[in-house]
Amino acid sequence: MAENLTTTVSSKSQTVDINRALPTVVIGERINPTGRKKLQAELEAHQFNIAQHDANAQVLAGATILDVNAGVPDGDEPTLIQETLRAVMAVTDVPLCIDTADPDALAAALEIYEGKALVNSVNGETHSLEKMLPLVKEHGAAVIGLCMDDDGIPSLPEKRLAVAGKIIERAAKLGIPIEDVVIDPLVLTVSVDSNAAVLTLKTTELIVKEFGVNITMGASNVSFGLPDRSAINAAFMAMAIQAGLTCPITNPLDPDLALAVLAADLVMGKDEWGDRWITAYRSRNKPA
Ligand code: THG
Repeated sequence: MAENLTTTVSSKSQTVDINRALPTVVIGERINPTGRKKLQAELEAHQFNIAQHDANAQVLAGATILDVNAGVPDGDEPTLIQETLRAVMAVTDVPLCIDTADPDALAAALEIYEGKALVNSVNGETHSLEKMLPLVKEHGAAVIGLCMDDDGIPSLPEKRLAVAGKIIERAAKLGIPIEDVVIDPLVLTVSVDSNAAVLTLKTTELIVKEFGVNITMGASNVSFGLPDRSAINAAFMAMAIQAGLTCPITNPLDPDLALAVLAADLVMGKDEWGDRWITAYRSRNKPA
């Protein structure tokens, strides 16, 4: 059993430690134009009111890192990610997760980011590793590694483990320490493959046992195409935290999900005396 590693990310004024013994770190997913027409239109017009509103709302709801994705079709992503990051940094002090697969956008983003960012993401493809990892090293950032490579997403947990190992090894060769690599075992949809979630949970357990690294995932992917998504997401979230998930990319504005994270932390011994559970209860039941 590998030791539990700590990943530290920061903004200009705040530091967040991610570790399996600490409360789960929620990475707010909402600053992402995928599937959000209004946000996409705003970003295309170089306007950032929705992004700034979403930043504040997610932090208020308990996110301690915010994912920022500025990928719009035919957009100038390097410019747009810089503008979006600046707009978000102007309204909140939490560390940010830079969500892009484009090396030019990543370089531009890291150029202006103040602090130690979390880069989302690299994968096991040669192109991704060669283009993105040197930027991560140059800026002293942390990085998410997706368990997929040139052959796609493996359907066996052992094969996803091997991709994680390859990413960790390539990072180490460049001088990026293993604790700065966060692995995403990848979540597919149970409505497409009924074993998809179990596969992710098994992969998570294997990676944690072998490497002790922190684990992220876009946990709401599990329920695409189904009704009552948030109940499914909440159940899966609790199970994934048990398996070793430490920093989900998710929607903290969904009360079912936010409660599932707090409840899982309480049950897993990550909330001494239930302080966080009680505090969240009081703030929900505060007289207006
Ligand atoms: N792993 C990593 N990064 C990721 C993902 C992952 N980044 C992107 C994504 N997956 C996680 N982020 C989102 C953002 C939005 C939604 C889902 C995942 C989403 N949006 C609504 C929709 O498409 O129906 C629309 C938003 C709304 O208006 O409510 O679901 O897996 N490393």
